[in-house]
Amino acid sequence: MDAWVGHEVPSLPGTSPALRLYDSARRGVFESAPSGPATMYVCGITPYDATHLGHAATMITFDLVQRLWRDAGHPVTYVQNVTDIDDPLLERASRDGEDWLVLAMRETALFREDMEALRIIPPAHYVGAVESIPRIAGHVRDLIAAGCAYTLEDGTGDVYFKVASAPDFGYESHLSRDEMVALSAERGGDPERAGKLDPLDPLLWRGARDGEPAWDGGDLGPGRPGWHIECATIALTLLGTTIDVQGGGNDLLYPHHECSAAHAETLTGDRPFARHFVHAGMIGLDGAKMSKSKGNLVFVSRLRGDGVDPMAVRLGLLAGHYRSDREWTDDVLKTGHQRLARWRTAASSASGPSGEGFLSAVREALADDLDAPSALAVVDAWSEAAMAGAGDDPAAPALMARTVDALLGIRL
Ligand code: 5CA
Ligand code: ZN
Repeated sequence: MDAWVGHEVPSLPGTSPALRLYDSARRGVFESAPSGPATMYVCGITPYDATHLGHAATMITFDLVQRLWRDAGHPVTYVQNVTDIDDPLLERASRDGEDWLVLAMRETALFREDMEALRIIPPAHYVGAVESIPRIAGHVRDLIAAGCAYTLEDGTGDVYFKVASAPDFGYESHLSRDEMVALSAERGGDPERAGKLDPLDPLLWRGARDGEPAWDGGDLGPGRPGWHIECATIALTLLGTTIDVQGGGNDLLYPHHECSAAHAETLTGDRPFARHFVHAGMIGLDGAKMSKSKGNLVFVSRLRGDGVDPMAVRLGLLAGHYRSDREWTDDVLKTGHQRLARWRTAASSASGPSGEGFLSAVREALADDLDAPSALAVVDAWSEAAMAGAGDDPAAPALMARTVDALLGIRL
């Protein structure tokens, strides 16, 4: 499907140092130094409701990864999916008496508008689950043929992956078995289901049910894909094995990313699936994770409708470190607005302190596991100095504006 329209990214003198990123599997910060083009797969929306600030924060996080790689001289191939068929989408459509396809198309269109307004560089490939079904079904058949998947014997046609066939299962999330069972139950899995070989085995293919859409699965029979195999297939198809970054919010670490990686590694024999498994913290509201199921949401489109500058939203989300779970409050937005106004005033100064030192300090902060709060502090300090009349570099204000545009996605 089509992605959204991107904005031009200004070029800067020099290059960023190599990006260092936290990897959930190795539990530490390691250099991400792609050889050749950098490859990144990020888990996108399930389009049954509008884009909220949690989605926006995660998309901004991986937008910074892409910006830093590009600034370090790496061409980037970025893929993002849309889970345009899954239980939550069908449940919402049926609750509201709406066609699931119309709901998915409408919310995906709104997401594109929100991403454009937030100046997120679009992915090279924006791919729906539905358009990927023939390939996903092929992978499920391959897993059955390899003895790594099985069909339940209850007549449903449901196919499960054998976690026992992935010897390192759990290497990414480092959870105990009890924790995995509990999280599976919370996050779309079915550990209690009778007939599975292991409660942790995830669904690969759901046989057709009355009243649900279904697609031809060849030997699998009609049905629809499971969630984790969707992302594994889209990533493998467009990026090949051993990608540089597999990304998403930290709510996806288990079971989604653990299972996607296990599927991909079992299919290809290459491990790890990703050199870095990168997880963004959860944005919360009123003390709870912002989530469609809880309904405690602030929508990007609502803020835009209220005339809020998307750049102030972006600055609000960048003010906390991407890995920390953090709250969205009115104050966060207010600070974003104030910062944006100060930066705009400073960028229109006739001169300022040297732009070169400023640029390398911003690059250094971001290359250090995307330390956006420190990068913002560097820009704040430069702006205060420029507004106080310090420094006499007439080229500095323009370089400052280009820097925050190219590296932070903030258009002044
Ligand atoms: N379609 C699946 C991924 S394949 C999905 O999780 N969809 S989603 O709509 O629930 O979330 C889209 C992206 O936003 C995911 O990367 C998810 O981890 C992230 N996300 C969801 N809620 C939040 C939140 N409150 N804060 C930060 N990121 C979030
Ligand atoms: Zn995913």
